[in-house]
Amino acid sequence: MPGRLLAMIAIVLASMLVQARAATVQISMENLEISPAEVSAKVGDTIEWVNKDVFAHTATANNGDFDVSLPAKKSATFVVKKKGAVEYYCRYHPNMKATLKVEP
Ligand SMILES: [Cu+2]
Repeated sequence: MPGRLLAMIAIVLASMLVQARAATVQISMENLEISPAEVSAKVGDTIEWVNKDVFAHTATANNGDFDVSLPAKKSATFVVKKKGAVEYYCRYHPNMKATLKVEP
């Protein structure tokens, strides 16, 4: 049944494309909250934090993996390089906490 074979090939190709294309994961910081507070990403993905507040924030990893500065009304990116769960917070507002879960 050639139709079925074609469909299978299409599915395999599509899944390869999805794996090859790195995604951008957007996280917003608004009213002193990081949203979503827990995000999953893959190695190679870009994390983009968008600061919607009128004051500066940071995305600072507890384990030192990243320390991204976010001036008021600005965004910044970080490319994920290793797997694992990383908790991070804002240095200016330590109540702002979130987790980034990275799969291989
Ligand atoms: Cu902050």
